[in-house]
Formats: sequence, structure tokens, C-alpha cells
Amino acid sequence: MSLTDTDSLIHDYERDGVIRVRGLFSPDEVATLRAELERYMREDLGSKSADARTLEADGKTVRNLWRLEIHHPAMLPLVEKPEIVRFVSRLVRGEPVLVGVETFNKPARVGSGVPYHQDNAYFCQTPPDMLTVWVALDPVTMENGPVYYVIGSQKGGMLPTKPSGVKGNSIGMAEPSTVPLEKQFCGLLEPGDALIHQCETIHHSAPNHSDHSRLGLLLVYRGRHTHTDATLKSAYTAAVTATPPA
Ligand SMILES: O=C(O)CCC(=O)C(=O)O
Repeated sequence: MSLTDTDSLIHDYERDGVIRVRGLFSPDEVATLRAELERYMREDLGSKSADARTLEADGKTVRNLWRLEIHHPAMLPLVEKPEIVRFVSRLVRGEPVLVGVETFNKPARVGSGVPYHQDNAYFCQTPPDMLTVWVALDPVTMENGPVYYVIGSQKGGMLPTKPSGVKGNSIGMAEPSTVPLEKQFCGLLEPGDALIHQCETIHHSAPNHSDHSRLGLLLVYRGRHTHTDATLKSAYTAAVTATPPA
């Protein structure tokens, strides 16, 4: 489904906590975004603070870029498309505020997995009118570590968390979901397609043992009316202090 059928997408988002939007970015836009991210990693990243990125276990390959909205604001016009902002305003039930632009690179062969989690354990917002637009810049296949979602899990609210010890994903769920993988929503995508998930939808992804990288660009929006929940924030602070991103 593309962004033309918005009522149906909103219905599915509210029911399932995740939707797939085909062709959100054109092939030309994908090529521009990829080239700019590659240039940023090659030329700029070395001069940024260590928490601008997380590396894979090999100590050199980038796992994530963080806070691009601060470290590379020139990218913002490339990602803040008016039709996306208009659509997101309906999903977050208010004025959208872009609070994070980041990547999950999942590089070929060394890309690590992401444990079961709910994003609001990181975002700590109430009400949970917050979401991620996960844009594929590579094909996402069964082999290179697609994101899997537990359908409808946002309706259960926040579940107990525990520190995960994973760099870049410091807080996970105390108990992983028991829903079998084949019943979960598997985020297979072509470049330019996107997933949009609500911040309390349970999700995770496996390591990438394939020869093909799986670069995702993430746009995180909240409604201007949300505010920080102190209990969620103290659990997150403890986890990220135990396992900093860099
Ligand atoms: O890209 C991935 O593998 C995980 C993404 C994720 O955890 C997220 O979008 O919150």
C-alpha cells in the first residue's frame, strides 16, 4: 500500500501497531540518501562525539548512526517530506515533532541482532503517541535480518523490561514474546518502502549472516502533546548507564 490509501493504513496501524508503506521514497531519493549517509560516515563521523554511533563487535563497522538531526541537520530536508509529516500527524494524534533520525545499518556478515523490545522503554513518553518510520535503503529479505513485529502488541501497553547488555539497544523485555515467528509481521521491503510502528509494538531482528547489507533509515516522531514518564525514564537511565551506546 502506498500513502494514497491513508484511511486504510490508519485503520491497520491502529489495529496491528505496524504498517508497511510501499514506495515512500523514490529510487532517486533512496540513491541520494544512501550517498549522503556514506559520505557522512566516511568524512564527518570521525570528528563527532563517540555517542554519534555504535560499532559492531569488530570495532570498526558502523551498527547505528544516532542523532543525525543534530550531527547532520543538512539531511533533514531530504527526509522531512510534507506528505509524511501530514500522515504522521494523524497517527500521533497531534502536531508531529521529529525527535530522532538514526540508522540501523545491519552490515553484511557482521550485522548484529536487536533483542525483543518496545521503543517506549527508550522514548519514555506518555501518552504513547510516538512512532518510527523505518525506511529501507537496501532490499530487506529473509536472509539479511528483517524486523519482526508482534501484531497488535501495542494494545497491551508497556511490559516489564530488563537491561539487555547490547550496545545500541541497552533495554529489552524481561520476557521475550512467545508468539511464534511465523505468526509475527515480517518487515520484508524493497528500497524506498517503509514500515511505521507505534512505540509500544514489540519487535526484534536477527543478525545478518548474509553477504548483503540491510541499511534502514529511521525517523522518530512524537506528538507535541506527549511528555516524559518518570518511571520509564529511570529504568532506561539505569540500562543505558550499564551499557552505553559507544
Ligand atoms: O532495524 C532493526 O533491526 C531494529 C529496528 C528497531 O529496533 C526499531 O526500529 O526500533
